[in-house]
Amino acid sequence: MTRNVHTGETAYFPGIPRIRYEGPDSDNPLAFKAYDPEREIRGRSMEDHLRFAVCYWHTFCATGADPFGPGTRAPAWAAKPDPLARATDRIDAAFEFFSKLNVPHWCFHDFDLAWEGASVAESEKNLETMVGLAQERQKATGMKLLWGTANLFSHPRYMNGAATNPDFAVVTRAAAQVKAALDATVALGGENYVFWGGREGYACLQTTDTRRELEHFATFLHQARDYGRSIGFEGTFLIEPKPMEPMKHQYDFDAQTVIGFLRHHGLAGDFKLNVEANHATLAGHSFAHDLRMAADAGLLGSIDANRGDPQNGWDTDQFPTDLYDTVHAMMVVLEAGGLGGGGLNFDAKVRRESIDPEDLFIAHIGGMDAFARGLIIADRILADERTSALRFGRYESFDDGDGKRFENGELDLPALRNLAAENGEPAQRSGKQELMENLINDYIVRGAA
Ligand code: XUL
Ligand code: CO
Repeated sequence: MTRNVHTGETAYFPGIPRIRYEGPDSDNPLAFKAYDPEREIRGRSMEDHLRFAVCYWHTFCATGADPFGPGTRAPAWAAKPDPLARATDRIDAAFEFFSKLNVPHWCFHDFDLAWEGASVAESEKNLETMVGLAQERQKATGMKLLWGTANLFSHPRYMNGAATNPDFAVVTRAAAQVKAALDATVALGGENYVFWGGREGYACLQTTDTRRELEHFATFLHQARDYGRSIGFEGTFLIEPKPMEPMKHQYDFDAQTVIGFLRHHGLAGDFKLNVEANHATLAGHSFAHDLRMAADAGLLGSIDANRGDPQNGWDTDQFPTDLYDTVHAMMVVLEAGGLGGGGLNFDAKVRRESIDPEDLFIAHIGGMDAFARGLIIADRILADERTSALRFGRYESFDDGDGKRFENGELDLPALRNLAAENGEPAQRSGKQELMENLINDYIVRGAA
């Protein structure tokens, strides 16, 4: 963190202290009420369960611009006209923010950290320069990289897609960027590498050879995987599902679509899913649904933590504050045995109207507390034996006897028919949905203290 040698004050977020846990009764907006990094749950610290990350793009690159008007914030780190000077100010601001927030991880796109040059070689050089600066700052602060990625959607050349572009020349540009972003991720010790298929999809079905594009996508991912492994990347490759926006349809539509794609193309051994809350809701699912689908497949890799707005269908990327959502999410994560090398990355942005530097802290504190509360409450709900009875008890007819034989594939269709004829009409059993929902509410209301 850059400090003024005379005053000891920090450069970009003066007046903001290091954020500490003060407990549920604190009314200090710049303190954690629930996130106590050292508190143990199931024998592991909260920090280790949640593995929070701050994203570079929304927090240090976005200015509040929307399709109807320009940015509302002009942060000090974005003022200088020279791109290297600006990128250096930005990285200083970022690491000052990370340290003050007391968050262990960060995430970036290639051209959040660096800037695109006039040629492939120039862009590579820009990124290498910034990776060098990031290495120094990681060393000084102990920060770790949760994941790196390449921005394959902003530049106009990607308007028809990147790996799935109908023009091979564009596919090669995407490959060059992914190669450099993988090099950067490895150099920074990144634990994961993300592919969000920003424009991998179509706007017009009638002008798109979807069969060929999907084949190209798989080939591209195989090559990226092979290159990553060849340079010593031992982490997980992640696909981040999203159904639409910017394209009318994106190939990585939702968790189940991506699971099928990965398995079909023999990629499931190296790739997992990065499930984003607002993407799941855009697909018409709940956040917990996509998490559960990924976890059931053994492919839950990491999470982009945010939320949409229930009253509209956009990808609003709001900070997660809804306890009902975080409790449900953490129930899935705990049941899955945790996130492993993944984490909870705040792919979230403060509102256009939130223009004070402290709003960036307040937003992250709220998100961290929401997931900390979700973790504590989910743990208690799962420890209540009624929870597993309500879910797993419904399947007890498969635990032994003919039900077990069916599960083992030992009963053919005529045998099943004969059992139906012998046993007559099955006795109906209540699904008990309301009982389950009330139990969850009871735990939420009891709180996270
Ligand atoms: C876009 C989105 C991206 C990815 C990284 O909706 O979520 O920021 O997380 O490319
Ligand atoms: Co995301």
